[in-house]
Amino acid sequence: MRTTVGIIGGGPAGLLLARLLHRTGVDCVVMESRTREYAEQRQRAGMLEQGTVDALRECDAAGRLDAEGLIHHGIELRFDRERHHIDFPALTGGRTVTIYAQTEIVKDLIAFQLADGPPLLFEAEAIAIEKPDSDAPVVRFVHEGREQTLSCDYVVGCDGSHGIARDAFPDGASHTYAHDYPYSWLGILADVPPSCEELIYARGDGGFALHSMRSPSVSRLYLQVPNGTVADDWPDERIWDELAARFAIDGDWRLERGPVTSKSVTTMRSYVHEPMRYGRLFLAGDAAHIVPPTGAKGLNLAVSDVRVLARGFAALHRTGSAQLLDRYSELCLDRVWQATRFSYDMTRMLHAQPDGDVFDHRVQLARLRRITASRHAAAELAANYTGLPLSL
Ligand code: RFL
Ligand code: PHB
Repeated sequence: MRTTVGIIGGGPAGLLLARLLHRTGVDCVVMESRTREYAEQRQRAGMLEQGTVDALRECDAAGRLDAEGLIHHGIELRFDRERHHIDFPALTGGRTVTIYAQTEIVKDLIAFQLADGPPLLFEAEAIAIEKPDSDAPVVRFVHEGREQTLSCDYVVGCDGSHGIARDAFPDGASHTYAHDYPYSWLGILADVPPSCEELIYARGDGGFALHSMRSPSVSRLYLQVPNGTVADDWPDERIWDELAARFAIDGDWRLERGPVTSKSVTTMRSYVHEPMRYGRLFLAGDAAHIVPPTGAKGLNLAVSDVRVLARGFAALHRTGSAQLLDRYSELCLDRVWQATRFSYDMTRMLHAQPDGDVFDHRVQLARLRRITASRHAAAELAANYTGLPLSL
């Protein structure tokens, strides 16, 4: 097989890149190691920046998102048993965010691609990328029980945090910067209408909790738990009790409970791989960088990477100029580090340190109070949360 752009990974980054390339007449092949069912069910992100929504609209993949997505005008911060609204449009000159699950984006993009898009192979696992620094890189992969090759002009590794694309960078050609956090998130999906209109980020006495949602009838909630926690060690009642305690305020508010339909633990990590390109191999999304979910930036960063890449390939196709592609890593990394900083700050501000450091807790409360007392501090949070502009 041969193609112009070989895409490894059929998560949001790979699927959206394929869609954007298809629209500009650049041919590509996407290989995804999992089954379609698995890729469509994997529970992850929910909060989309405006730029992410725009990218999906740009390639006509936003029909269901526009019909079913929930537009949010802010978030709520809870601490010291009080609630504080952060008003995004007022603080950012009109910006909002949209709640629409990553699972639904993936379903929409898979359906489009199978209907009229370039080839998308499921259960096709890339095992190596050969000659990434040549004009003709090759992806070796296993599909339908046998090893095959895909010859490409370019390869894009959209294969997530455990992929193989990063390994094709030779020793010394890249550097990774990583930070592990001393806590994890226990996430649940529950068949119960959300107990809030906007997302609640809470610093309770027992630690962090987040109330998000998937639809008017499905809630998504997260609890800070110690590293090493096993989800099944937390019976549903214990989860609801702990969530209720962390969200508790002085005043009228109740956390509605309902049947828990999924439960899982996620570790928290920051990771940046620099540069994001080696020869004709590009990395995009979680393959190149991971952020803790507190800032809701992972999916949004993946989308901005592939927007830059798609523009670069379109320019190359139209004019023969590789100028934009050559600036890919530099253009993305600036935004990546800003999101890394923001996610790190949000995480550190809202989670309890496992050693119970009281000084640290006081500093966290002072940061939170500053945000709720100063328009300037709140505007800084709102600008980062709703998404910094993508400069191209
Ligand atoms: P993905 O989604 O991991 O997709 C990579 C795909 O590559 C496949 N793959 C391979 N295919 C072929 N050959 C190989 N050798 C392969 N190796 C791997 C995998 O099967 C997979 O299908 O990466 P991508 O596309 O870069 O997308 C990134 C996002 O998934 C991720 O950043 C977000 O989910 C992060 N995230 C959030 N991001 C947001 O912007 N807003 C949020 O609200 C948000 N909430 C979250 C999150 C992530 C979470 N977890 C579970 C880490 C909440 C949570 C709990
Ligand atoms: C989610 O809805 O899954 C979600 C929302 C905001 C975050 C993290 C996760 O910061």
